[in-house]
Amino acid sequence: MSGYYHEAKQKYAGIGVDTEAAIARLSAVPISIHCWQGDDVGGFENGGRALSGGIQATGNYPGKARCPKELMMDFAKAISLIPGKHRINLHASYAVFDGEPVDRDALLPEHFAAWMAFAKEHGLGLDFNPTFFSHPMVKENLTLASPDEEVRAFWVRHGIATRRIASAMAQATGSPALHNIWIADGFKDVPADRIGPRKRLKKSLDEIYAEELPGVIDCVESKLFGIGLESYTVGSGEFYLAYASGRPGVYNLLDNGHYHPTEAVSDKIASLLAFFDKLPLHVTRPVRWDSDHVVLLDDELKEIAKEIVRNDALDKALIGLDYFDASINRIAAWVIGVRNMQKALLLALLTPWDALRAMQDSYQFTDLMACQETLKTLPFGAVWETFCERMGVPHDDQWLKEVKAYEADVLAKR
Ligand code: RNT
Ligand code: ZN
Repeated sequence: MSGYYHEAKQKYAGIGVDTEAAIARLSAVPISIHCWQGDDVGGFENGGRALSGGIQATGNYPGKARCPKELMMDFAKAISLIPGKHRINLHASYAVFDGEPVDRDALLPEHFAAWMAFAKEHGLGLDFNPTFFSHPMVKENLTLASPDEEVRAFWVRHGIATRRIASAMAQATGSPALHNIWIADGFKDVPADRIGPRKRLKKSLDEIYAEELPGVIDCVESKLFGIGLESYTVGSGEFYLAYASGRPGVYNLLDNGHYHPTEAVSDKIASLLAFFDKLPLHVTRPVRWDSDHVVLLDDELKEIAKEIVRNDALDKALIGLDYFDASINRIAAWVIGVRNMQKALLLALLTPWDALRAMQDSYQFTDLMACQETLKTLPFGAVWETFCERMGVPHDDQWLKEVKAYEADVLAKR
C-alpha cells in the first residue's frame, strides 16, 4: 500500500468513510460504453451513412474505424485502459452482414452474432438501440410519428426486430439488455398540429412493445430539440415520462443533453427514483446545446453521481455514456469519458451520506455546508490511483502513452 493511499485511507476513516468499501463497490459498477464514439455515429450500412436526425459529430481527427473489425479493435484497446468490467452499447446501424445485407425492418439476431461473440470474448454486457435516423425511410424527419402509414409501419417493424435482437443479446451474455428508443421526429418550424404526431407515436410504441420478451429492459429517450428541428419534438420529456408511467416495464431514460441549458438532470434523478425501480441514463456533456462533448469531471457529472450513490441506486441506475467527438483521438475520448464517470462515482462513494443527511434532517444547515465544502479537498486522487492499480490499468498520467503508440502503429495507417 503506498504511503499516499495509506494517508488518504486514514483521512477518510476520520470522517467515517471506508475507502476499501468504496473501491470494492466501484469495481462492480458497469458502465455502458457507446460504440458510436469510435466512428462518429457512422455505422456500417453501405460503408457508413451520412449522419442525420438533428445530431452532428464535428471534427476530422484521422484514424476513425471504418469497419466492424476496426471498431472492435479500437474498443478493445479502450477497455484495456479502463478499470472494471463494462458493457458495449450498440446501434442497429452497426449490424455485421455475412452475406446479403437486409434493411432495418428485417434485422435478425444473426446480424449481431459478431458483436455477441466480441462481447463474450471480452466479458462485456450488451445494450442495444434501434436506429431511427440516417436512413432513406426517414421521410420529412418523421419515423414512428409519420402520417404516412408505410413509413410508420416500416419503423414499427424496425422496433419489433430490434427488441428481439436485444433479447437474443441478453441470452447470449446472460445479462439483461437495455433497449432504448430515441427518435428525432419533429418540425423545423411552427406546427399546426402538436397532438396528431404524438398520438401516432403512442400507437407505434404500443405496437412495438406488444411482445413480451425475456431479458429486455425497455426505455424511451426524450429530447428538447434537434438541429433543423428546433420548433417541435414529438418525443418530448412530458410525452415519454407520461408514457413510461402508464406502461410498467418501460422506463424513462434521461440524457443530460436533452433539457434546457439551465435545467439540471441531477435534480431529476431522485424524482424518477421515487416512482421507477430502474433509471437508464445517457451521460453526456452539452456545451450551450446538445453538443455531445466528451464527459469531463465537472460539477454536473459529480452531482449526477452523488444522486445515484446517496439514493442507494447503483443497482437501479443503468449508466450509459452518449457523446461523439470527432476532433480528438477517439480511443482517448472513450477512456477519458468512462474514467471520469467512474471518478465521479468514486467521489460520491467517498462521502458520509448518512451523517450529511442527519444534518439536513436536524436543520444543521451551517454544518452541512461546511462539511460538504471540506469534502472537496480530501485526497481523493490517492484512492483513485489505488483503484486503477488494483484493477490492473494504468494511472491517469500513463494511459495516454499507450493510446499514442496505438495511434502510431494502427490508426495512422488507416
Ligand atoms: C440523440 C440521442 C441519442 C443518440 C444516440 C446515437 O440526441 O442522445 O441517444 O445520441 O442514439
Ligand atoms: Zn442520448
